[in-house]
Amino acid sequence: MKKILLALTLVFALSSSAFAANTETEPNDTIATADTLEVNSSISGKADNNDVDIFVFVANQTGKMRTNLTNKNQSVAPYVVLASDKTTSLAESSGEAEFEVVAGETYYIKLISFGKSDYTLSLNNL
Ligand SMILES: [Ca+2]
Ligand SMILES: [Ca+2]
Repeated sequence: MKKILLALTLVFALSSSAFAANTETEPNDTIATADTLEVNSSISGKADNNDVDIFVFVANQTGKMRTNLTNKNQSVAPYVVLASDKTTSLAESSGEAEFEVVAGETYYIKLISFGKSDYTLSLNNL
C-alpha cells in the first residue's frame, strides 16, 4: 500500500512540474526575474504593449542553436532578441533565428511586442 501511494505522488509531482515549465510566469520583464527555458523545449506566453518577456538558458553544447516564434498574432509580430548580456544582441527575429553559443554560457531571450499576442517560443540545438 505504501508503494502505491508513493508512485501516485511521484506521477502528480512530475505532471505538475511539466505543466509549469511550459508556460511563462509573470513577472519576467527583467533579467533578474527571467523565466528559465530548457534547451530543446518550448514555452508559451502572452505578449502585450507594455510587457517584455525574458527567458534565460544555459547552452548545453558549443555550436548553433535555433529559436522559433510561432502561434503569434501576425499583425503585431512580436520579435525575439538573443543576448549574452544586457546589451549585446546575437540575433533578432520575429520568426526563426539561428545563433552560435558556447557550452556552459548563459544567454537571454527577450521577447518584445507592440500589441497583444499569444506565442510559443521554442529553443533547440542544431
Ligand atoms: Ca508575458
Ligand atoms: Ca513579462
